[in-house]
Amino acid sequence: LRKPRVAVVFGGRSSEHGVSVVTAASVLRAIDRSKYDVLPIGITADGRWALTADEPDRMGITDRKMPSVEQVRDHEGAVVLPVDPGNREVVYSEPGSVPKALGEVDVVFPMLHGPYGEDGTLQGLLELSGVPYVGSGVLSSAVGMDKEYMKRVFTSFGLPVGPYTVIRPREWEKDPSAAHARVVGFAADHGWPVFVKPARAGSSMGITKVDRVEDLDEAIEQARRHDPKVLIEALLRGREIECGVLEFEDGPRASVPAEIPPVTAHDFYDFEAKYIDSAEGLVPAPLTPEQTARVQELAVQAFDAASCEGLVRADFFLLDSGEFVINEINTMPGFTPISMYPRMWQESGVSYPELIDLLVRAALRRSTGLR
Ligand code: G1L
Repeated sequence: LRKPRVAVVFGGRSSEHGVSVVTAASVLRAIDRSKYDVLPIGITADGRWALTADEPDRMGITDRKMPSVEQVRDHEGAVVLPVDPGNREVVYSEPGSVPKALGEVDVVFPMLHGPYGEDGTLQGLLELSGVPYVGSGVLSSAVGMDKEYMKRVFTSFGLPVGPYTVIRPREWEKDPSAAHARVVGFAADHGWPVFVKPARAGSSMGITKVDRVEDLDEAIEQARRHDPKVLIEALLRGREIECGVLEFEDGPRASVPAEIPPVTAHDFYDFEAKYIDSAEGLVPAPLTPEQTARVQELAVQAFDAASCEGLVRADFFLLDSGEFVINEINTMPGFTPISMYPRMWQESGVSYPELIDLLVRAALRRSTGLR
């Protein structure tokens, strides 16, 4: 019996290309080679797909520089898949070769950050190609990428979210002063500062904490450079608590939660910690058994509300009032062995290699199409 072939797809056009390469190296090291054949597929920073060397040792940080797909790309006989979300010509000129190229793999482990990676577009391509993949599908991935719809979904399922307002592209283009006035009203209700964020962005780019009205428009313009839709959020005072959800054969279960301590001015993060979703969190979070049970319940509810598959990391604020508010979910959380999600499962009795195995098995149980 042939072993299932797992394609690990990583790199890509994102500003976090290097993070993806480092993370893929961890997965390549930990995945059980006695159970799976592994096919590493890198996407270069300019969007070309290529088979890469199966050599995780060449995919690490050297001299404080993040690695790239280019440095592990197999030049001899490189298979460049004509799949490039940023280049219509390539996508539309040879669509038939997409399923052909990917038809030889049994499951894809997608490890791409931001637009064209975790926003549901790659997942859609894999659906069209008929290839099962690890993690959430098209809708959940898109919901996980859009902070407005994420809040709308949570609210409609009765999950508590913090105060927010949205500035839509046309609204700002037609009448910025009206939008400005609405945000000023929002700040009058909820207080300064407010956080101004691109509604859809993988990382923390384009986010500004705005303390005074004079700085508001510049912050909105800044966020709009990343996404024409902008989200305004109130500052929530409280503790930052995270919880992992993992899909087992009998359904999703929550991990022990973690706490992210507040960042102090003189905090020092080393290069790796800064770029690889830091090891700064406390696992398990110092919570009462009741608080732990509550946040775990909310995390599984968030997983179900967004119809997630495989895994999700749910991030909360524990308010001074004792209530939990959900901040966001991440369908593709930091995923090196020192990242919060794998650490929370490690502490819950699921090792990093077991975690990878459970995710691949969940993907193999599903077929493509409606599920
Ligand atoms: F496939 C999983 F398991 F769903 C998955 C995929 C990707 C989990 C976590 C990630 N994370 C990443 O790819 C990244 C953090 C390197 C960039 Cl989003």
